[in-house]
Amino acid sequence: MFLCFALYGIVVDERSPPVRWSPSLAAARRDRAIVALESSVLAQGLPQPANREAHQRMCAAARAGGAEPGVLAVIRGTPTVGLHGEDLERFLRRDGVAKVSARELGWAVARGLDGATTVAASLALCASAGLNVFATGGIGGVHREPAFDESADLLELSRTSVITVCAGAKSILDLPATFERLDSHGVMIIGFGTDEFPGFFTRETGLRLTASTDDPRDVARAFAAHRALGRPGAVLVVQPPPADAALDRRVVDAAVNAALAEARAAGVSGAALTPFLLGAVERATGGASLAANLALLEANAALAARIAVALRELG
Ligand code: PSU
Ligand code: MN
Repeated sequence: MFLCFALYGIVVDERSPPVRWSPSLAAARRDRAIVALESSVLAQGLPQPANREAHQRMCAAARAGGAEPGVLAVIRGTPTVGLHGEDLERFLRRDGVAKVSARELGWAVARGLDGATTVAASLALCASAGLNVFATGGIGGVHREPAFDESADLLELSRTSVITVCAGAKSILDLPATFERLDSHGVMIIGFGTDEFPGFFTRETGLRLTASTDDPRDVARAFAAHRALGRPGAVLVVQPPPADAALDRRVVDAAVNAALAEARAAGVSGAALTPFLLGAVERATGGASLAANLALLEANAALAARIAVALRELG
């Protein structure tokens, strides 16, 4: 019986390769907090060269906050913490890099692909690598159309115990529906410096939160309690986009409506929909949404670093 399990264990280990740590991240984790970052925002979500700027600003913000940034990606089939050098360049050039969500992870590994991980896939890698704090721009959620297009981010948030720092869910989505789904899934949401669920490009949505703080230690303590209770899901920390970069709700609404009409006319669906809508909103706002996206990514990485440091101090 024991042998059976032992053999089974070996087989499972061989077939599901553990997440690899780049040498610099492996060294950093010994004495510093780590903030995990996703790579789909770099390879699909943002245009070039803004994706390079986003990478630089997020990494600098995490370091200034006392943590080491670790970009998650599947690099030529290897799930990795730490995307650097020539590998990073390939992702920034989006040279044959696939968008990898939770469902594609195993396939990307088996086929030796370069895969840029979405929030859903990044959460899965965080769990395998033992990473507790992750920063992104805005999570995916329930799309306004077509019906039944609901990001895998929501389900993974419901079953992956990782602190996820974001500016709410992306403005292109049905935000009230997304907010309700997070509630149904039991995802703890903590407003940081707000008691409202932010709308990614906008600071307000009118969706009221039940928990808010402006102390990273509160987040760390809530996460520790959540874990101790055996809760399976994420702790979603939401902070509004920086005031000087945030957009007006009416401007965003008009831009999103124009973007949805464009997507409908072009027949865009599936994984291509989110990047398409983000691009269309950027055109409709004359680039203002791009500036907001960069600013909020940076702010989220900075906050994630403070939380990661607080969590480490909690022991
Ligand atoms: N945050 C951003 N820009 C992005 C994304 C997040 O500021 O492009 C990405 C994330 O990787 C997220 C994905 O998981 O968009 C959602 O895609 P979909 O709706 O296809 O699940
Ligand atoms: Mn989708």
